[in-house]
Amino acid sequence: MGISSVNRFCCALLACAATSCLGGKEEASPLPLIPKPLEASTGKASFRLTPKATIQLSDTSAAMKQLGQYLSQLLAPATGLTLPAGPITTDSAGRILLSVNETDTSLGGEGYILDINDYQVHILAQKPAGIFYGIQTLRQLLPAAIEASSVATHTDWIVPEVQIRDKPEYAFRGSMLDVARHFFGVAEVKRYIDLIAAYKMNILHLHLSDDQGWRIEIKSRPKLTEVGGSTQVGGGKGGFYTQDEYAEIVRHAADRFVTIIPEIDMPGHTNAAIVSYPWLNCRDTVHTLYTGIEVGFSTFCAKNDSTYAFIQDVVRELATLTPGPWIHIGGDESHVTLPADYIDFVNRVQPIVKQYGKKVIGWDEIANADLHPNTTVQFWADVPNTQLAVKKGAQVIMSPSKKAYLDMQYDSTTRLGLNWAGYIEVDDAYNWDPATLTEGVTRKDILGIEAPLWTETIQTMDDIEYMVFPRLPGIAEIGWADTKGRDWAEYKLRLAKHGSRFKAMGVDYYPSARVDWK
Ligand code: TNX
Repeated sequence: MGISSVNRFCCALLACAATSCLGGKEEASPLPLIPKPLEASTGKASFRLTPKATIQLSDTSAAMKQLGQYLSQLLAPATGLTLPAGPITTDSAGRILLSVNETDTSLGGEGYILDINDYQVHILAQKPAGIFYGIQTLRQLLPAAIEASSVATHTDWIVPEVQIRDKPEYAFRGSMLDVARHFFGVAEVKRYIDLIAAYKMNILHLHLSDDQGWRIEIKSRPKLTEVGGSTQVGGGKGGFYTQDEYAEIVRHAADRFVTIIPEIDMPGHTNAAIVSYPWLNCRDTVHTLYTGIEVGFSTFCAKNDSTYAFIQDVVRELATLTPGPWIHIGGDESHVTLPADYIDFVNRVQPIVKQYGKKVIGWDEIANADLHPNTTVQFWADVPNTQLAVKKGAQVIMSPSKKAYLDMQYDSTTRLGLNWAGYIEVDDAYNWDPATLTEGVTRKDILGIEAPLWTETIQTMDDIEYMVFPRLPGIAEIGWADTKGRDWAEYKLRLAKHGSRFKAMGVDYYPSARVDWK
């Protein structure tokens, strides 16, 4: 299908959504897919998943076997079926066929084709990642009850006839979870990964250290977790990931094509590290654990070589745990670091990260340092910093706090969250375009988007879900979908249908009045 037919398809859907179509007999509505696929057309037939269905794999590489198992396990709880996944057989009717074709590069490493007719479901991609995203689309075409954690009764597992060609706009589509202000355990982080991957996000940035806590075991510096990991905001017991636990998170993420980006925030936001090793601060006096929510009062000593020997140890161990290309060095709100010291510090930390084979990401303040060619700058608040980063040739990740901060309250009645960047309702989080938001920052400068969840006020998984849903699917769509096809009036119809999915998933979402939930 060419682009013009896509446009026709989109317009037809819009027109149908507004009125009643199909000869006035049936109320048509857009395919309830988030993010919206690049091209889609529908037919009149449908595919029924029956107990005889199989999952067939075009090759039995480890990656494809893992995808077959993943799909089988995804469908099992609600359907009660355990579909076998294995090589292609002649018994092809009613199957779900997953096939990779390395030579077809037209949809890139994350794109896929999903072809559903009354005979079979076929997901085709150049790479396993594309198959994974095709599976997420198939999942959203099934009845919402597919998300139930136990066998759903009276449900016909039917999907409509569709032909979808899809690929992402941005390579980097992420969320950040702050596990430093309040600690969240392995099971909670895994659930978070599952939720963001369902909306085709591929990055989880973990904010692993801050004034209130240090959350990752560093074997050469054990006090970081013994002391620095022992509390959190409000004075709870805090916690940390052992390196084995962290590796388990990284593996869980990799199986869902999510890259983990570990952040060690420095030179500011470092009280927990400084209490563990007081010489990290220039004033080697007594420091105490901090359980409040102020920012900007702590700093590493940028002048001492011992500070960089420490960072060397941390980065070396972290790099070993990190298959992805990036380590995030923070760099925000270092209000008590002298500006010249701050620049020296960032200049000295970048080569350490490079030495261990990783690339640096830092919050927009790091634009004031001499940026290495591979350093990426994360826009959160300061436009001039971000413009400076672009002038220096850096790629940018867009996390505008006024749009993409998931810890901002929806409105003045929200029981959780902060509001320093404003209130962000579900339409505000959706209605922005990374490529036109900031003067001087254009499409070519942007690696992608990220929606951070800071957790000063967030204590439980339910709290996380309430702030993240329903805003995150919209931000995921900004990262994935073609900007030209995005429109709130149409999007909100699709989002409305996800309310029942959130419920089936047990996601405690905020039922915004701006959406007519189905
Ligand atoms: C600013 S965003 C911060 C965080 C806070 C957040 C609260 C950024 C780089 N720094 O330290 O948690 O505001 O919204």
